[in-house]
Amino acid sequence: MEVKIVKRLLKANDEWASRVREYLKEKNVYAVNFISSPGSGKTTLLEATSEALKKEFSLMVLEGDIATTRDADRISKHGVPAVQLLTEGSCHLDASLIFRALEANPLEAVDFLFIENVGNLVCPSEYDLGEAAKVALLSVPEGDDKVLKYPKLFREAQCVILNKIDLVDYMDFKKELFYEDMSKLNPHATILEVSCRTGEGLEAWYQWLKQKVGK
Ligand SMILES: Nc1nc2c(ncn2[C@@H]2O[C@H](COP(=O)(O)OP(=O)(O)O)[C@@H](O)[C@H]2O)c(=O)[nH]1
Ligand SMILES: [Mg+2]
Repeated sequence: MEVKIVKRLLKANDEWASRVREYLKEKNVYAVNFISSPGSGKTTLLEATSEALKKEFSLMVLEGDIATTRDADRISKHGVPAVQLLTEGSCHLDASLIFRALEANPLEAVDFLFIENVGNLVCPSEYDLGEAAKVALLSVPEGDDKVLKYPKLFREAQCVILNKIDLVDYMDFKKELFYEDMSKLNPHATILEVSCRTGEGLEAWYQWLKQKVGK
């Protein structure tokens, strides 16, 4: 009985995700769903990305959170339109919420839609938002063992960003273990070591995004 309910809910989400995907295709928008734990650096990465790409590309950001407009406020300061999606307790965004946000904020001539999911390594990976790519962030202080502990996210991500690489000398983070686990789980993912603090590795991240829209 319970399984039926879960299936029905996910089916409904998949239907909304298809509608989002069709809409984004029609408008020629490349959408990225950013997933990670709270504090690993999603908003900081989006702030840096906004600064780096806003002259060349038209950007829009959807910020998912349980409460507060803090993240959308941070993005807006960079002159990039940002919409805060409040889930009021739910631990993930779902595709109906994305569809409603896009209906209220039509995308005209937008190149990239960045969706920051609610900070969580588990639930968000269950919900297709109609994105073209999932990008997973892991930050060095979270530990080197997380890939196999949260396999669904790291298996599905097209790109995995290892953030806060500036802290690697201060933590017992064994990069070999992280790379070994990634190669077992998802050998085709692009893995980028970055520091949003020092800027290390960010150019490779911008290149990854640009080649997605043929630039
Ligand atoms: N040392 C260091 N701190 C970072 C880096 N990236 C983000 N932070 C800090 O990590 C904290 C959480 O970042 P935030 O972007 O809010 O994480 P989010 O919850 O995933 O959106 C903030 O204090 C950031 O300044 C980094 O590369 N290195
Ligand atoms: Mg954030």
